[in-house]
Amino acid sequence: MLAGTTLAVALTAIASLSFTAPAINAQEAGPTITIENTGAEPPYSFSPAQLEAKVGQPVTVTNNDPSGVHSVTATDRTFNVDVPPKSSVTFTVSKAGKYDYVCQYHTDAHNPASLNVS
Ligand SMILES: [Cu+2]
Repeated sequence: MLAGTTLAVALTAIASLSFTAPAINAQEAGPTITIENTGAEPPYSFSPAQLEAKVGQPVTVTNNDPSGVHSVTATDRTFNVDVPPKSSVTFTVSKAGKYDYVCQYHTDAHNPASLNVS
Protein backbone atom coordinates (compact mmCIF):
# COMPACT_ATOMS: atom_id res chain seq x y z
CA MET A 1 0.00 0.00 0.00
CA LEU A 2 2.76 2.43 0.96
CA ALA A 3 4.78 1.57 -2.18
CA GLY A 4 1.73 2.26 -4.31
CA THR A 5 1.26 5.70 -2.78
CA THR A 6 4.93 6.58 -3.35
CA LEU A 7 4.67 5.59 -7.01
CA ALA A 8 1.56 7.72 -7.45
CA VAL A 9 3.31 10.77 -5.94
CA ALA A 10 6.33 10.22 -8.19
CA LEU A 11 4.16 9.96 -11.30
CA THR A 12 2.29 13.14 -10.32
CA ALA A 13 5.61 14.99 -9.98
CA ILE A 14 6.73 13.85 -13.44
CA ALA A 15 3.39 14.86 -14.96
CA SER A 16 3.70 18.33 -13.40
CA LEU A 17 7.21 18.81 -14.80
CA SER A 18 6.26 17.88 -18.35
CA PHE A 19 3.19 20.12 -18.16
CA THR A 20 5.05 23.27 -16.98
CA ALA A 21 8.06 23.00 -19.34
CA PRO A 22 6.34 24.47 -22.45
CA ALA A 23 5.09 27.47 -20.44
CA ILE A 24 8.65 28.28 -19.33
CA ASN A 25 9.88 28.07 -22.94
CA ALA A 26 7.13 30.43 -24.08
CA GLN A 27 8.19 33.02 -21.50
CA GLU A 28 11.84 32.79 -22.59
CA ALA A 29 10.82 33.53 -26.17
CA GLY A 30 9.65 36.99 -25.03
CA PRO A 31 7.01 39.30 -26.45
CA THR A 32 6.85 39.17 -30.24
CA ILE A 33 5.02 41.27 -32.82
CA THR A 34 4.45 39.44 -36.11
CA ILE A 35 3.76 41.31 -39.34
CA GLU A 36 1.93 39.48 -42.12
CA ASN A 37 0.72 40.43 -45.58
CA THR A 38 -2.75 38.90 -45.32
CA GLY A 39 -4.14 40.21 -48.59
CA ALA A 40 -7.29 41.06 -46.63
CA GLU A 41 -8.45 44.51 -45.53
CA PRO A 42 -6.33 46.07 -44.18
CA PRO A 43 -3.65 44.16 -46.15
CA TYR A 44 -1.01 44.16 -43.42
CA SER A 45 -1.46 42.88 -39.89
CA PHE A 46 0.31 43.47 -36.61
CA SER A 47 -0.25 40.43 -34.41
CA PRO A 48 -1.18 40.47 -31.60
CA ALA A 49 -2.86 43.87 -31.89
CA GLN A 50 -2.17 44.49 -28.20
CA LEU A 51 1.02 43.25 -26.56
CA GLU A 52 2.45 43.45 -23.04
CA ALA A 53 6.16 43.93 -22.27
CA LYS A 54 8.30 44.94 -19.31
CA VAL A 55 10.58 47.99 -19.25
CA GLY A 56 13.90 46.91 -20.78
CA GLN A 57 12.59 43.56 -21.97
CA PRO A 58 13.54 42.72 -25.57
CA VAL A 59 10.55 42.91 -27.93
CA THR A 60 11.02 41.01 -31.18
CA VAL A 61 9.37 42.10 -34.42
CA THR A 62 9.17 39.45 -37.14
CA ASN A 63 8.22 40.56 -40.65
CA ASN A 64 6.83 37.59 -42.60
CA ASP A 65 5.99 39.70 -45.65
CA PRO A 66 8.42 38.46 -48.34
CA SER A 67 8.35 41.69 -50.36
CA GLY A 68 7.88 44.70 -48.12
CA VAL A 69 9.77 46.63 -45.46
CA HIS A 70 7.52 47.50 -42.54
CA SER A 71 8.12 49.39 -39.32
CA VAL A 72 6.91 49.50 -35.75
CA THR A 73 6.76 53.22 -35.07
CA ALA A 74 5.29 54.67 -31.87
CA THR A 75 2.94 57.53 -32.65
CA ASP A 76 4.89 59.58 -30.07
CA ARG A 77 8.18 58.38 -31.69
CA THR A 78 9.42 56.67 -28.49
CA PHE A 79 10.54 53.83 -30.77
CA ASN A 80 10.87 53.44 -34.54
CA VAL A 81 12.10 50.12 -35.87
CA ASP A 82 12.41 49.16 -39.55
CA VAL A 83 12.01 45.46 -40.29
CA PRO A 84 13.19 44.19 -43.69
CA PRO A 85 11.27 41.41 -45.48
CA LYS A 86 11.54 37.93 -43.95
CA SER A 87 13.58 39.09 -40.97
CA SER A 88 13.39 39.95 -37.29
CA VAL A 89 14.52 42.97 -35.29
CA THR A 90 14.62 43.34 -31.51
CA PHE A 91 14.18 46.55 -29.53
CA THR A 92 13.59 47.60 -25.94
CA VAL A 93 11.55 50.39 -24.34
CA SER A 94 13.05 52.15 -21.33
CA LYS A 95 9.93 53.97 -20.10
CA ALA A 96 6.63 52.49 -18.99
CA GLY A 97 3.52 53.50 -20.89
CA LYS A 98 0.94 52.45 -23.43
CA TYR A 99 2.28 53.13 -26.89
CA ASP A 100 0.06 53.14 -29.95
CA TYR A 101 2.17 52.35 -32.99
CA VAL A 102 1.89 52.34 -36.77
CA CYS A 103 3.95 51.34 -39.78
CA GLN A 104 5.54 54.52 -41.08
CA TYR A 105 5.44 53.19 -44.67
CA HIS A 106 1.76 52.17 -44.76
CA THR A 107 0.07 54.26 -42.09
CA ASP A 108 -3.43 53.37 -43.28
CA ALA A 109 -2.81 49.77 -44.36
CA HIS A 110 -2.16 48.06 -41.00
CA ASN A 111 -4.58 47.26 -38.18
CA PRO A 112 -4.43 49.56 -35.11
CA ALA A 113 -1.93 48.19 -32.58
CA SER A 114 -0.36 49.05 -29.24
CA LEU A 115 2.44 47.99 -26.93
CA ASN A 116 1.79 48.25 -23.20
CA VAL A 117 5.07 48.54 -21.27
CA SER A 118 5.03 48.19 -17.48
CU1 LIG B 1 3.87 48.46 -43.37
